[in-house]
Amino acid sequence: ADGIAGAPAPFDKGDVKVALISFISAGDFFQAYQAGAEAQAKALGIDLRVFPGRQNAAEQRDQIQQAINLGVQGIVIDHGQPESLTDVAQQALDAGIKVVAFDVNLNNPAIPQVEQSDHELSRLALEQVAKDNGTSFNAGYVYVAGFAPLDRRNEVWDKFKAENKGVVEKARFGAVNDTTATSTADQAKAVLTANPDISVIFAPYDEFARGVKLAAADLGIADKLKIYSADVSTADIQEITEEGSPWVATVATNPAVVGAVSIRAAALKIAGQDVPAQILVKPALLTQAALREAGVKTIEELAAKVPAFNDSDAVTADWIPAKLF
Ligand code: SR1
Repeated sequence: ADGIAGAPAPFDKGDVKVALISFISAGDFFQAYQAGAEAQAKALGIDLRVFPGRQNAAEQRDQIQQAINLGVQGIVIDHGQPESLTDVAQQALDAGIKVVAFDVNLNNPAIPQVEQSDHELSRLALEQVAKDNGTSFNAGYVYVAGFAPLDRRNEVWDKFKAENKGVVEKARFGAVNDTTATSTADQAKAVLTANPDISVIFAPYDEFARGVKLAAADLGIADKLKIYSADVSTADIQEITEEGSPWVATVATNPAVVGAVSIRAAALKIAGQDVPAQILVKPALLTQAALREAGVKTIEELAAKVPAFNDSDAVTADWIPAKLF
């Protein structure tokens, strides 16, 4: 690819190879994240090699080794299991490759971490829960431990319960696999059947929320439940705003922006420029009422109404093309 005039080496000459190695590729969030990474890579003249994630830790390790052998200058590791990644990430660093992590804590000061301010995300969602439902209710909670963003969101849920003794977690469930929404729906059906007094579901991942909504529709109890989530996509906006939807709020970044930020962080590292250890992309609260009132139907319309949703000022430089979406 061509170089960028005025950019630092090696971007002035072009031909920079970066690998994006994901643990999960399925679902709206990860597809939009990848699209954003690809757009930012293209704008920087980066040859981006995308390795599809199949929730397979051994395959993700192998892909990092493949990327090292390909001679890439940068690797973005998107989610994954730290215990199976820390040594191969170190091998990449030892080979002179710059490594950036998104939503996986590799505990290595040489590896900056991108995240969506997960504590704030969870706090904003739970503030809305309390606003709508007070602080005495029976809840269902969708959580799978071991994913950094879900673990961070869980810390805030634990604090919320500790501070609000009237909030009773009646059931905890969830699955992360290649059919997360339908697996979660199956579990939610069992949980909601066994616990008809649950009125609030905290499902801080859009695939979880989609699964719970599906279960509520099948059981005919959508009018008795309120679902609060993380993430947003065009499909999510449609599900949230449709008549009678129990999905009443989500807190989200634009995942395409997070993908772009991850590539910018890798580019700055490759150019030898400073990158903070923790790179935060701030989320926004999106309620069903506000989305309906604004008449927003797609991510693009949302970005047009909320300019902050279209870009982030994290890890920018005057030589890095912005305004991608
Ligand atoms: C299984 S982890 C899923 C989460 O990763 C990203 O942080 C998204 O926000 C999603 O909720």
